[in-house]
Order: sequence, then structure tokens, then C-alpha cells
Amino acid sequence: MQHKIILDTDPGIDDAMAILFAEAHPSIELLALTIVFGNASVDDGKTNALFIKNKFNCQYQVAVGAATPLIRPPVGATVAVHGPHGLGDVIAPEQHSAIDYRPAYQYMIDAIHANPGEITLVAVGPLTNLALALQADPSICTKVKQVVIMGGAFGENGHRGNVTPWAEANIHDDPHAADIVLTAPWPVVVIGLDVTEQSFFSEQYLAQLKQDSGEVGQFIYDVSRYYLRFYSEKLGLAGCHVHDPSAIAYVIQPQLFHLRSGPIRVVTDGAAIGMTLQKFDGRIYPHDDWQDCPSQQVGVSVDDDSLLRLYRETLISYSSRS
Ligand SMILES: [Ca+2]
Repeated sequence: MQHKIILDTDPGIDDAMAILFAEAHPSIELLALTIVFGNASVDDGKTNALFIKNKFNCQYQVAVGAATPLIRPPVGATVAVHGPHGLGDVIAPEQHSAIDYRPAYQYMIDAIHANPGEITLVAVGPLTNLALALQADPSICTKVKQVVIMGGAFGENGHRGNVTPWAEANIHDDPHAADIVLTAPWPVVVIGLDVTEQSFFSEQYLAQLKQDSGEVGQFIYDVSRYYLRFYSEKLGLAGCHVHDPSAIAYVIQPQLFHLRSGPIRVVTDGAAIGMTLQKFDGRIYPHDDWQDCPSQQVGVSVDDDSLLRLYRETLISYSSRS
């Protein structure tokens, strides 16, 4: 059975890697990209989504969503990591293709009602569009199949924050939206830095991908140049972590991950703004702001060798078909 996916994204270099992974894998039907601010402005994100769609003849719809967070002042595009327009050294020309007329949150609501029990929402940017959808129509909670989120960091495997000592970028960009999404009564799996920083695309891996998987491998190699310079100069690493593609990998092969159950809250102000905290199931406390929230799942370990093999084999197979 195919997974019907709406990918909520702020494209984004690792977003591009995730979009093409979802497009390439035969078990996924990628219905739409819903665009949110984050790595780039929402306008640049839209252009990048259409650029990839046109370049690889993808069938997904594009719907544009939030340009700013719900409450906090905008942090601004992550130019140092993703370049001036989101795809590093690759500057997408203006695209004139049609987009869906609805705002992203309404597209999600309509698609979930039209396909009850079948839609997987995969969110790999700030969670603003998902929060707006929940506020406009809470009944989607019982109709969505599952929600898979790349974001957050819970201190597992030594991983805490990447934009502050305790916050991951997607959650830090809109912590109020994240707290709404993570405490809603729908089934959420969080694939955070705890697992995404356990998988690594080395320079050698990306060069091999370029060699073995045709145009798609070349494109991923080209957009990753800027990203790898950031990793090399700022983190001293010859390669990059596998952030957004890990959420797609979870949808395809959930058995690659071990999960831990418990309600999640997000810190929405102060020094730890954007920090994600999971209470373990089964404990009772005299003071507990988690107690009325549903248990959600957090990825705590990953079979990174198998994940890297899955990504590589998916793109090689795709390039031989297209
Ligand atoms: Ca992203």
C-alpha cells in the first residue's frame, strides 16, 4: 500500500534531499508540498518547490502557507546554512507554474477530509501551517493517518540544540506552533536531532551518489556544496547530517528507528525557547503541565547504515526509471 503524503517544507537544502527521496520511493505518493517560512522566505520556498517539480517532472501540488511565526518575532532565513535563497549555490529562476489556490493549512484540511485515515503529514519545517490547520479544524486529528515531524532535540545520543544550546531550528522558529502541534490529540512521531544527527552524508557518499544516480544525484550534489561548506567551516565536519530525509525514511521503513513514548511540551519563552521536553509515561507528579497531553513518540535511535543504504538505493533506482 502506498503512503499518501503531504510534505510541509521550507525548502531548504536538506528539504530538497527529502522531496526527491519521497518523489523517488515507490511506496510514497507525494500529493503536495505545503510551503512554510524557515530556511528561506516563503516566496523563495515556493520558487524552489516549483523548480524541483518542473526539473524532475514531479506530479505534486504546491500550496503556499505561513510567512511568519504565530507569536514570536521572526528569526529570519537561515542564509548561513542554506544560502541566500534556500538551495545554496543553486539559484532557482522565477517559476510561472500554477500553484494551488488555497493557503497551505486549508489544503491540508481539505485533503485530510477527502482521504480519511489515509494522509500522512510529514513536516520538515517550522510547524506554523500545521498549527493553523488545527486551529481552523480540530476534527482533522481523528482523520489523519499519522504526523511525522523532523524537529526538536531531547538530549538523546548527546544531541540537544543546533541553533541555541537547547533548541533545534524548526521548533525555535515557531515554538508556540510546535507546542500546539505536539500536544494535539493526533498520532505524532518526532524524528529530531537525537536521530538525524546520528546519520551522516559524507562528502564521499554524496560524490558516489552523483556518479551513480544520474541527474537527481547531480542535483543533490550541486545543492549540497553550500551546505557542506557550512558544515566544514562551522562544525569541522566533511559531510552533513541527514535531517529532513530521515523523516521520509521513517515513513518508508519505521523499523529503522526505536521510539520512546510520552507527552511532549515546548518551551515558548526565555533562554530555552524552542526546547522540546518529553515526560516519560507512567509517572505522577504534584505539578504537571504534561498530564493532559497525549503521549507521542520520539525517535531515540536509528540504524544509520540501513538508512544510508535505503536513500542511495532509492535514488539509483529512480534515476534508472526516469
Ligand atoms: Ca526543512
